Amino acid sequence: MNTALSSRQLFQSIWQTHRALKMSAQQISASASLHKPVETSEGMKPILYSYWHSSCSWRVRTVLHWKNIPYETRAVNLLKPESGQHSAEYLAINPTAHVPTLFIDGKNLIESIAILHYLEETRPLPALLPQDAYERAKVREIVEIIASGIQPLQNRKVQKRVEHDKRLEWVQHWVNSGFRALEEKLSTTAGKYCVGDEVSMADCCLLPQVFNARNSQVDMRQYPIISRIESELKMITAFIAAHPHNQPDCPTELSGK
Ligand SMILES: N[C@@H](CCC(=O)N[C@@H](CS)C(=O)NCC(=O)O)C(=O)O
Repeated sequence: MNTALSSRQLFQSIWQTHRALKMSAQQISASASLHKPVETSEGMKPILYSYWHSSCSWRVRTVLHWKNIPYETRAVNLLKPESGQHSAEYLAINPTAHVPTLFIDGKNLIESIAILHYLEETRPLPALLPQDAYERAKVREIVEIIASGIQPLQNRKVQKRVEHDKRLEWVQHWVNSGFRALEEKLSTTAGKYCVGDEVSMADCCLLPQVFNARNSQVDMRQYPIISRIESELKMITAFIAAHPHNQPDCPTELSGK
């Protein structure tokens, strides 16, 4: 047997070794780096840094599903802040230490409502804002009531500043105060959904907030319009796909329930 390699075989062997080393280096850095995007045949797949139970992440997940944007979830564990939201690597991409963050079109975006608007502007169909300026303002009013007036007050880091046995009462107080205003507002705007009969950004914010309210034992019988819209939204595929129990980081005992 001739064991000597021809110069062509030698070149091929060196080239293959070089390629294998390069590929494994890429794989290692992809798995080692929280921020490294995965390249697919369609380009860079968007990455959503998300926590299964986070209502702000749920807003963005819903819009990604609604607009048929495939994405990859990278779980940021809010219960393990040192390795998750407060890790140096995550803070480098989101200095607020909140979820969600969306890496899309080669850029990092933070703040769920800014992300919703970016997706609406760059991928307008199917739309989540009405054509009419006044109707759009109504959608934004509802978004604000939830995203500025309710969610921040029940956020984990705010609750931690409240005495432990007063936390439930604290959350219920702020959710009820926001929901009373919202119920009143919806009595003038709602059709099948929050504003008329088309799903909008307002609905993407509403369903996660109702989920949180129910988890905090808020009596939803006080809010018949919110509850009726909740029942409608719960049947829509994009909202189901974005539900906390359908996320890869959901604990197994709740997964798919
Ligand atoms: N305004 C931000 C709020 C984000 C936010 O508060 N996210 C929550 C989860 S829904 C969070 O990361 N909380 C972490 C904490 O409270 O420590 C947004 O809309 O994205």
